[in-house]
Amino acid sequence: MNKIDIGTPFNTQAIINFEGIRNTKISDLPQFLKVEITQGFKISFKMDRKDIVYGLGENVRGINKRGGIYESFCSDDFTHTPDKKSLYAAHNFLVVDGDTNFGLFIDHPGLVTFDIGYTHKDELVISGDNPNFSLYFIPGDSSLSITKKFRTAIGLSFIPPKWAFGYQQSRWSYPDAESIENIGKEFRNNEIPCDTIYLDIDYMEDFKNFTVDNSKFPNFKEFVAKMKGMGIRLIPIIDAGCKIEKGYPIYEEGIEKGYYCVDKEGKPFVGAVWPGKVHFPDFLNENVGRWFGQKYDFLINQGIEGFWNDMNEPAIFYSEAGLKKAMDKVTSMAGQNLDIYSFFDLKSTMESISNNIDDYKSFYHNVNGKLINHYDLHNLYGYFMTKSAGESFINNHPDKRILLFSRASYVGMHRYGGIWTGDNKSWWEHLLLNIQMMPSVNMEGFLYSGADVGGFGSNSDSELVTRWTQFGIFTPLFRNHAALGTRKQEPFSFDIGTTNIIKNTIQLRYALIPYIYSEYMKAALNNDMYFKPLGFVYTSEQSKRIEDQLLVGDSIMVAPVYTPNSFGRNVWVPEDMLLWKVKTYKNRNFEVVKEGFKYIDLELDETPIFIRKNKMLVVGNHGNFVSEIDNSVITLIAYTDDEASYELYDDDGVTHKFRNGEFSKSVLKITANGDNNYSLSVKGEVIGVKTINYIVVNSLGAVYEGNYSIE
Ligand code: MIG
Repeated sequence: MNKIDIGTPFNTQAIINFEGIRNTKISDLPQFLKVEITQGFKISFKMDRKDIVYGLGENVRGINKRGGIYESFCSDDFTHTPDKKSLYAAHNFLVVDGDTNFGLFIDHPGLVTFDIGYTHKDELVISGDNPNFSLYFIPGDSSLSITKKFRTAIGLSFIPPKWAFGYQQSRWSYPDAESIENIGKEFRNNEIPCDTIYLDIDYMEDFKNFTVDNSKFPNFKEFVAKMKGMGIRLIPIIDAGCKIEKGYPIYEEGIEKGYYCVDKEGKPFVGAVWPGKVHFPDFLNENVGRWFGQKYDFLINQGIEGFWNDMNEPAIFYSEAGLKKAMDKVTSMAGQNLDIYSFFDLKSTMESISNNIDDYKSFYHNVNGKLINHYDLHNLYGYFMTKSAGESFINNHPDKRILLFSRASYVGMHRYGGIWTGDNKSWWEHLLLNIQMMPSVNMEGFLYSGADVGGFGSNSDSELVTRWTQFGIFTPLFRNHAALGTRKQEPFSFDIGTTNIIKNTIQLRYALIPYIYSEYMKAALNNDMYFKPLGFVYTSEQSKRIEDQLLVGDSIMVAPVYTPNSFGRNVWVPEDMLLWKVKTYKNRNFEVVKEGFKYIDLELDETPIFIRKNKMLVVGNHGNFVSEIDNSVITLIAYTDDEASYELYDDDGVTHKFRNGEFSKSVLKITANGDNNYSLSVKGEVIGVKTINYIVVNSLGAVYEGNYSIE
């Protein structure tokens, strides 16, 4: 890997492992890359007709980013239509896959534009207006090997506690203790597993960070314990902006110590978000980071074990200056006869007061003594907020994994937390977008990720929530969340038939946790991806063009239904596979599907899982919540004629001891001994397991069942 420093780059701390990285010059780059440095920068590459461009993490459009234009500039935009250039993240790593294979990472915290065959269909042009950044050029012979090199350089992805692989329920908002408890009870009464319920902004007192509204939660600590007694953890939201209010300790302390971002006069910058006027903590300053990170302890000390950081692009509804300018203009238009242009000008004047570039250019960070304009560092804000929390957790609670994920992100943040993909909508198109985004965010290091299952904005319906849940069970962060004012979309909000299907689907998720957790941890520890596009593993032309199927871990492929009124879908089967259509995880109906395109019938209650050749799936059991699951008996489902093997990872799921090698990795191997007769060998310890049942299906569809006891 080559690193080229251009101008004076800001140290984003995205790359932390410099082994194997050579410092070079632009002139050392291969001829096919053209780099021009002027007032800004421009990097260009002429693409071949069939080149695929993978990467850019959280973005709209497909897995292959070709044909679009994207801007890395973390944005709070709640309408993720295909023409949007920026969502909440800035993920500047991409891979070109074709006759020439290489990866690029533009380590620059300001605006970067990726024009991928949009302006000129064969030209990839990456540009920015600030010529101070580091460029990483990553050669390699495949997209996967290039991605692994990049991932090695950016360091280990965030590892959540194991319970965070359970189902999570959210809504903006469950307003008080009683409503939360009722939701919890509905899960238990319906036997739908659930590990967490979210606290959205209304749990706070007037939207003030690190406060709890006593009128809604008369005894918060006791309530947290009570819910935990039911196996449900509460996950509060933390917003970036802090309310301006005399007497509010966060406000007073921050002012006294000079911990907030400042305007050009040096006064704390004022923006408006939920609570009205706020200041923004200057997370780029180490002292501020430490200070803010400590504050999470207010909630941790009351039993809280996980958080989600929101509005940290940062979202700004308006600034005082922006609002005044807009109001003046609007006032000047009053009483006029507005024609089409002036009318639209009037409308856009008010709309443009939110998340306005002029506002981002009007405040400053004190980066340990040096004043830097926010605009130039914009994409680091959510990252450093999350870093401040993550570092505090490690310092103050070294023995415990705490769940953390964020809305805004930049590469590097993946070490401290996961991401959710923000305010999607209850649209079928956004189920497909969820599928397509997952491998892309994995490339950037974000393994613990997921979308709002069922969709956040707009009203969902039972079929959409059902199909979305059938995909959501494979995402590490598996959370159903919906916006204020939208239709209810908890699993039991529709008819009883739907409740049952979703129950069985969520139970399947819990039964798959031995596999999902093992694959997640191996992906993290090996700098690998948990979700892969088919083209990362199968090299056929068809495989490379598939945009709606994914490999999940090493053993399976998924092909979710993402269109309404469907009773099946077309699937590209890249090699012979074993199809398991799951109604409940206890059913055992398997079908061998041959390589090629195939229409697969799928009833509303069926989740298809394709097991790869000579690989196996590990299936355990469900419980009401993760730590309640009894996996003393597990089942392996293998597809092979001769030998299938699997490396099963497990650890305590709660501490960081795995970092010191305290985990188990066992090798499970199924071998054919003559005619449809198979044996299992187990090397290494399998934590907590006493009996392993195994089911082997061969290419003729013959089924063999065996079992293995561990003394
Ligand atoms: O502008 O806290 O993306 O998940 O429910 C909305 C309220 C602010 C945006 C988050 C969403 C959350 C909502 N927040």
